[in-house]
Amino acid sequence: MSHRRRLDPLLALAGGLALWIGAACFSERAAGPAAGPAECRVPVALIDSTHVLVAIRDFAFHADSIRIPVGAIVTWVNCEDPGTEPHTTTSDAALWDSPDLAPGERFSRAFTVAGVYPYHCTPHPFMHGKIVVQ
Ligand SMILES: [Cu+2]
Repeated sequence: MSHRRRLDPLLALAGGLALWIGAACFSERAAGPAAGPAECRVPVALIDSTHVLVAIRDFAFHADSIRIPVGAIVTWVNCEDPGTEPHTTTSDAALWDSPDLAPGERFSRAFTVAGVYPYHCTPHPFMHGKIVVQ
């Protein structure tokens, strides 16, 4: 698994713990609209080496900076409590722009070209994140 070795060591470290938490978040979402915020209180969930979860929680992206291999998919999940204002994930360079994501909703994008991809939340410009694809 050569692509796994390219991952940031910190990400790899978090991966083991985050794996089942991320899976729980996803399966719960699949079962109904009541996403469990407790399951979402994880900095980053590495579902596998090519699919990474970024949780949106407390008006911030967790983790706000991630490093992924070329071809990986990033899924942002709004893990705020029900009733919280929606968020977006919006590329600073207008490469992608999610619709408003209510708590429990998610948005995915594949990153097929190496580079640095800063993004923000449109309703809350103080919310910033960065995807490093290498
Ligand atoms: Cu926001």
